[in-house]
Parts: sequence; C-alpha cells; structure tokens
Amino acid sequence: MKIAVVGATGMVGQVMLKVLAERKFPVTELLPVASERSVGSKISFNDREYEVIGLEEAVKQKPDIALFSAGGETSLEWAPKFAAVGTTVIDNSSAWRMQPDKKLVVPEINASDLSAEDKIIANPNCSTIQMVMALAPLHKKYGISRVVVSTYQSITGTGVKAVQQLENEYKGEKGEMAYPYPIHRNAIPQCDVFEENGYTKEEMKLTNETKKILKDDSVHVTATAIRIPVVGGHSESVNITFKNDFELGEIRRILKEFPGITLQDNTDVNTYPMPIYAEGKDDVFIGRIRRDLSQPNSLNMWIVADNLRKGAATNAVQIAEYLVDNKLV
Ligand code: A2P
Ligand code: 11C
Repeated sequence: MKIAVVGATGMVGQVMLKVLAERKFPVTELLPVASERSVGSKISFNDREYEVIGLEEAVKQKPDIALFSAGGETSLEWAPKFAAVGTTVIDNSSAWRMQPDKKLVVPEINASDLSAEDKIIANPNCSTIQMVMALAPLHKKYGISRVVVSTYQSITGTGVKAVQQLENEYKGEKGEMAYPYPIHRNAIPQCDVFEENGYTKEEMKLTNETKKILKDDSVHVTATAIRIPVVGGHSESVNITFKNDFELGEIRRILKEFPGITLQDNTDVNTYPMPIYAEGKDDVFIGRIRRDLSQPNSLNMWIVADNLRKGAATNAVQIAEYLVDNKLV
C-alpha cells in the first residue's frame, strides 16, 4: 500500500506514523505530507528517513490511502483532490463528519457500513470516540434515552501550542498562549469556540456525532467539555439513562466483551482508569460503573482513553486496516 500521511509533522500525524509501524500496516511506500514550511525536512519511519513533500506532489503520486490530520481547511480543499485520483481519504478533521453522504466510523461499531465507493471517510472527534465505544454495545442491549457527559480533556487535543503553553507556565516563563487563560493549576470550561446556543463546538460534536454513529437521533446527549492540565488522555464522567432496566453485572460483562474496551473497575483496591496510565495505549478504559441512585434505569461510569491514539490515530489506522482486510482499497 502506498500511504500518505497528511500532517505528518503534527501531533496526531506523528502518532499515526508510530501506530502504522507498531501495527505492521503493510506500507510499501510512505508519503509524509505537511505544509510548505516543512517540505524537504526529514521524517523517520520504520528506521528509514523520508523527505516531507507538499500536497500537490502527493496527489500526483496517487496513494492508495491518505490519512489526513492537517486541520479542517486542508481537508475541505484537498480530500476531494485525492479522492478524484482514486485515493481513499481517512480524515481526522471535523470537515466531513456531519455530511450525510460521508461515513463517520469507529471500526468496532460500524466499519461494516464501509464500501469501496467511500472515498472520503470521517474519523470522529476524540471525546466522541471513547464515549460511543461504551455507549454502542449498551444501546444495542438496553436502548439509551439520554446521556449527560462532562469531559476532562488533555491539552494535547489542542496541539503543540497548548503543550508549549503549559510547559512555559510550569517554568514561569512567558510565551504564546493557546488558551485565553493560564492552563497550569486551572480548569477551563471551554474546549474550542462557543456556538450561538451557548455550547462549545466540542460539546456539540459529542451530541451530534454520537447520534450519527449510533444511527439514532432519539439518543439525547448533553455535554460540558473542560480542559485540564493533563497530557495522557481525555477522561469523561458519563451518566446514562436507558429505556429498560439493567443488571450491573450484565453491563460489566457486555463492556468487557466488547473489542477495544478494558474494564478497570474494582473500588475494593482503588482500581479505576486514569489518563497517566492510558497514555500510549490503544484501548478505551472504563471504571466507576455504578447505579445512579437518583433515578430509575440510570448509571454512571468513568471513561478514559489516549486522545491521540484511539481518539485519533489508532481509530484512523484501524479504518485503513479494515479497508485493506476487506479489499475495499
Ligand atoms: P507543518 O508542520 O508544516 O505546519 P498540529 O495539529 O499538531 O498543529 O499539526 C498540524 C499538521 O498539519 C502539521 O503536520 C502541519 O504541517 C500540517 N499542516 C497545517 N497546515 C497545512 C497546509 N496548509 N497544508 C499541508 N499541511 C498542513
Ligand atoms: C480537543 N477534541 O481535545 C479536540 C481535538 O474535531 O478532531 C480534536 C478536534 C476534532 O480539543
């Protein structure tokens, strides 16, 4: 497979390269792509050095698959150009996710919807992916009527500038700000920009993308997304109300059996997921599963995942693996 990684010098692009190598994806030729300022610089992959090229040159080389993580504008402009030369684009930006004719894929849930005709495939938002991994198997069994989610999100979701801001603040140095406020020793109740309805874009992604992936507009989702000075992953406190009653043991069994989920749920020995332990791992970690004592058919859980891995790079590479395994590219 000839693979282009668009945004190869970026935070997610770097993890995409690492995940492709780790999972021994059948890369016969790699095209690392970035902006004009990086063209000519070197990227290492599988103990080899590759030269970064520009988008124009990458399209000319007609890769089989292009993994995009270079921002929404680059995707909007360039994904169709790759698609036009026969490349299948797996796009990590928000550009195509809510377009009715584009699939929004978490492989464990809906990869079987994919066909060879899908030339631009959308990778969901990181905080959505880890949440729907837990919701999907439970929705199938009990029917979810409502979800209340509060997130505690890693600064890596914002990009290099945010990691730099936190480091500067640790050291007491001044520098460029990724956020409107200090992030060190703080919690900022704003991930991305505000919409007219008072919610942030991140909160509306959690609502809208979840309905699309679960293929059910009757699942009501309300979200509050918070940025905290953490690096290893996003955490989520999720309250779920089902249409039908459940047994906690059965909930645990369903989650445990779902591929890509690891349960860490034993309060007797203080076992629960935390971002420092999720960092660098591909699974979604779930714990603190307990009945909501305030209303019927409801429970609480705590979900943690490395936002750069399952939340972005790993999910995209898994989509690519599915395409290859099923001869859709
Ligand atoms: P570059 O490093 O040359 O700026 P991050 O999200 O971590 O900031 O990374 C963004 C990635 O997208 C980087 O690899 C960046 O390349 C790339 N990128 C940004 N804008 C463009 C563009 N207009 N064309 C191609 N790549 C881009
Ligand atoms: C964050 N979820 O942590 C964002 C980053 O739509 O893919 C990824 C944004 C997106 O701020």
